[in-house]
Amino acid sequence: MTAATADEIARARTILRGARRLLVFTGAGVSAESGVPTFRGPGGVWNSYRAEELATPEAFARDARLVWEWYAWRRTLVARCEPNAAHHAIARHVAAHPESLVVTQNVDGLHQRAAREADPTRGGTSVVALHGHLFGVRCTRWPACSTRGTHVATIDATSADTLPRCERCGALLRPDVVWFGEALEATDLEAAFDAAQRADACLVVGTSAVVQPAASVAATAARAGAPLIEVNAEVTPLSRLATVSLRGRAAELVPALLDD
Ligand code: BJW
Repeated sequence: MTAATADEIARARTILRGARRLLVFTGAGVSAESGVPTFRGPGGVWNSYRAEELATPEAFARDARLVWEWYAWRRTLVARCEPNAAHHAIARHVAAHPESLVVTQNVDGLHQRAAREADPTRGGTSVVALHGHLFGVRCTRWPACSTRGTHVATIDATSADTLPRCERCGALLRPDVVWFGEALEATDLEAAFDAAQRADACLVVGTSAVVQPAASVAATAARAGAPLIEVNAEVTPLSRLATVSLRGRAAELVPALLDD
């Protein structure tokens, strides 16, 4: 990895600071320095499981206890994490540029927490969470059963009998996240692709850009003419579309790009 040079940072900074409608597209790498493991790459292991093994409806149908155990472990871990300097710099920038939007693949809620701090009035609405919410649940009979919401209580995944159940219909609850093979929320996709079409610039932070359709959000912005600035520890499939592709740590580079 060759670290970003001062010239590259200065060029990216000029582009980003001139953008009124900035689209910020992020993945697990933006939260890595908060202590949240990434999915892929070095250190990219969640308790020795890969997302492709447990983040599927088939895995939940086969062994709901195991999948809930994985999510319970992740919830405990993320509950101890705080937004880092990258989340805060992004939140401050978006608060100062209300036509900007954060589109994240992360389910950890750290962008939303930073956004609420930076702008209590707009708060979480400046963040579109394409893959759902780690501290959300919905009924497994959803949408036939409408139970869906925030759930922060401890999950007891010691047996199938102790898993959380729907208060309305008694069916199992499941994490309110998007698993492989499942459709993303239409309203979230529309907001993300609409912002991509209209963006003056797009800042992509900490994603391997291999999961679709999310990765296409940044590619769409680039194809619609927005200069794309990438911050990542490694080269990704988006690097070749980038106007400036910066190698390095998000918590160091993002404030250097966005802060006054
Ligand atoms: C740092 C750093 C630091 C580290 N600083 N950088 C087209 C082609 C091929 C396949 C498909 C396709 N279209 C759809 C598919 C199938 C599939 C897919 O994309 N598969 C690919 C893997 C091949 N997609 C789906 O199934 C999606 N659904 C769908 O398409 O439905 C269609 C449908 C339509 C209508 C009806 C029904 C169905 C759904 C995808 C859901 C993904 N879900 C997960 C789990 C979410 C819940 C949970 O968290 O438990 O989302 S998987 C996992 O990957 C998670 C992430 O959001 C997502 C992306 O990962 P991300 O964020 O990029 O993280 P990493 O770890 O991969 O990368 C981290 C990066 O950070 C690295 O690059 C590091 O270098 C960097 N980094 N430290 C800066 N400090």
